[in-house]
Formats: sequence, C-alpha cells, structure tokens
Amino acid sequence: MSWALHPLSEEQSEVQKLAREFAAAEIAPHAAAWDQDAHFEPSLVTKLGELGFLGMMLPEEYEGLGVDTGTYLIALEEIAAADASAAVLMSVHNSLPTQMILRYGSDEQKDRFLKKMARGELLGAFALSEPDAGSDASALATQAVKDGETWVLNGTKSWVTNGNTAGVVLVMARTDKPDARRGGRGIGAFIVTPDLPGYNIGKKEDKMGLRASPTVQLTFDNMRVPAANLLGDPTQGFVYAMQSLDNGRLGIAAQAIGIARAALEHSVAYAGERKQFGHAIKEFEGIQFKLADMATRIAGSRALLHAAAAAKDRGESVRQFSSMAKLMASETAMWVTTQAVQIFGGYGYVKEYPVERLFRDAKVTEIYEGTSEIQRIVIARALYGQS
Ligand code: COS
Repeated sequence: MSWALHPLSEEQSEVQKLAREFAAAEIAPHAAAWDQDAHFEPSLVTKLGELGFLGMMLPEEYEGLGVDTGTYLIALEEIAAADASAAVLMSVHNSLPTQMILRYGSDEQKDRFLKKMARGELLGAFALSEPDAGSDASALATQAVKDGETWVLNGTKSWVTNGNTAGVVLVMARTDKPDARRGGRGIGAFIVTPDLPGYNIGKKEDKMGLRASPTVQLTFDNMRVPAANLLGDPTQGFVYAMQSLDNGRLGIAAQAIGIARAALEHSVAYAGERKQFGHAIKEFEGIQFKLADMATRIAGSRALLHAAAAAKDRGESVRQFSSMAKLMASETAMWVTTQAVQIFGGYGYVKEYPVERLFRDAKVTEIYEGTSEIQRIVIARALYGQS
C-alpha cells in the first residue's frame, strides 16, 4: 500500500521499487528469526552496499547514488517495513557519519573514507551519548587531549548502533579543559577506526526491540587518534553532531513510518481473514475506525516528513521540522502498532505474528536520536526564536 501524497519522480519510483523488491526477497523472510536470535547479518551490509543504499546521498564522485533526501527516505521506509533493524543500520550510516564527513571533512578525509563507506566496506557509527550524558548530550565527559600529532582520547560511549561492526566511528569528545564540563562549544568530532590501540568494544545491550541491530558500549583507553582524523574545527564537534542529528531524525521518522505501515498492512489483511460472530472482523465498525485512524496518522506523518525533506533539499534549516517529523512519526508508530496488536487480539501478543515485533521495534523510535521530550524542547525553543 503506498499512499504517498507527494508525487514521486521517476527516480523515486525506481528507488522505491528496488528497495521494495530487495526487502521482500532478502530481508522480510529472515526478519523474525534475526529478531528472535538477536542476529546481525553481515551479508546485509554487503548487499545494501552493492545496491548503493549505503551512500544514498553521497555525490557520485564518492561512488554514492547522489539522490535527494526524499528519495533516500522512500528507500528507508521500504527497508523499515520489512525489518526495522536493517533500517536503523542504513539510517545511522547514511544520515550521520557519512554526512558528517561529507559536510565537514577535508578532501583528504573524504577521499579516505567516503568511497569505502558508500560501497559498504566500512560501516559507519556515531558515538555521542555516554552513560551520564543522554538527553543532556553536551554534558559528555569523554576527553581528548592534544599530544603532538595525535589526540589522546579517554572515555566511554553508550548506545552505539553498529558499534561492534563499524569500520569508522564519529566520536564526539571534549577538547577543552577537563574541568570545563558544560556547554557545546569545547567539543571536537573525531574519525575513529577500530584498529586504533585503546579502542575497546564493551557490552552488547540485550534490547526489547531492534534486536537484529547491535547496540554496544565503546571504551577508549588512552586511544591515540591521528590529528589528521579530527573533523573540522576542534571546538565545533557538538554543533556538527546536532546538525547531523537534524538529518538523522528524518531517517528515524522514515523508519517509524515503515514500521507503522507494516503494522497497518498486516492489520488490514488479518481483519479481512479473521472471522468472529459469523463475520470477517473488518466488517465491524470498531475495527474499521481503528484502521482508518491508523492510515490517517501514517499519511499525515509521511506528508510532514517529506515536506521537511524538501525544505532541507532547498537548503533551509529544518531543525524544528525534523524534530516535528520524528516526534509525529514515532508517536504514530507506537500508537499504530498498539492498535495492530489489539486488532490481532491474543495473536498480536505472540511471536507467531509479526505485529508483536513491530510493537517492540516501534518503542525505540520515541527514544533514540532524541527522545520525544527532547523533540518537543527543540520545537518549543524555535517558537521563541531560541537556538
Ligand atoms: N543545528 C546546529 N547547531 C545546533 C543545533 C542544530 N540542530 N542544536 C544546537 N546547536 C548548537 C547551538 O546553536 C549552540 O551553539 P553555540 O554554542 O555556538 O551557541 C550549541 O549547539 C549548543 O546548543 P544548546 O545550547 O542548545 O545545547 P543544550 O545543551 O541546551 O542541548 C539539546 C540542546 C537538548 C537540543 C541537545 O542536547 C539534544 O538534542 N539532546 C538530545 C541528544 C540526542 O539526540 N542524542 C541521541 C544521540 S544518537 S542515539
């Protein structure tokens, strides 16, 4: 079911078809088992790279597809509708580390990393949060100290998607004095590779949902990062990270819409087959109204998301629109999957049917890349003209 209100260009239709066929053949048949086993499938990275889906918004000179944000989000929705874990791999990689290097990296850094990232030879990760710095991200404590031609990093990063499989991690660390613990200004962004001595992969989280997407802690123990791997200005890494999260949040919104759409499609099919009181349950108004509300909220979320993406591609600041799109889409995903479980009744509560997984997967979209509360803060600040 595609109820996009915005007209799709020829390129967008092609990308949508490619993503849908790939997801149906290579992802959807495995999604339940990967979830059950918390299995990360490495061949997925290779295949997504071959399709060009790991360099979607990178220019062709870096072997990217060079598509606009809307086209990227269309592909992401298709992947998410099959498996939200596969979608977050793709969203984090495309929206955060590749875009950070493209936007703020030197030519040398772009040459060194972007082609390999587009091909899927290097999977990207983004390390901002810490055990004591989640929503309050600028309170991060990982310290970077310059020593000759290297920066020495010490600290712990939490909730790193792709963290145990990544070949390149964008790490935000404090470059000002260790006692200056607050504020976004004295933070740098570093391009870190797992071969650096002192790079340690910590515990893998045992999560409620997105179980096929590994989330780990990373610890840096006197890790020496070459000065050539500092991204841009050593004091602006937090601003770079925040600007990148404006992109990231659009990706999470597309992921949430994909989850919600899958829940709606399963619910429509089930309500057509399931008979109670001598009728298919789709004939009952109580079910019809649920399905209608689900479809309406999804269409509204998608329309807002693609309007925000178009504004971004026109070069406008989308900080609050990106937060609005993520807020609306993630709350839609949670609400729609809750209705889906209800429509399935007891069958919605067991793993035999997919809505149980969709319900669990939806929850994190209200949490990561900024909780719903943080999105509301960003939106409310914009209403008062604050940054
Ligand atoms: N784009 C560009 N710059 C931004 C920005 C954005 N979207 N958001 C903030 N900034 C800049 C500010 O302009 C400010 O720059 P100056 O120091 O030059 O004035 C700097 O970043 C610090 O911003 P601010 O003072 O607003 O920082 P706060 O500590 O108040 O934090 C919030 C702002 C709460 C919005 C931020 O910490 C946040 O988004 N938290 C959630 C973090 C998150 O999403 N984590 C998920 C990580 S991935 S799992």
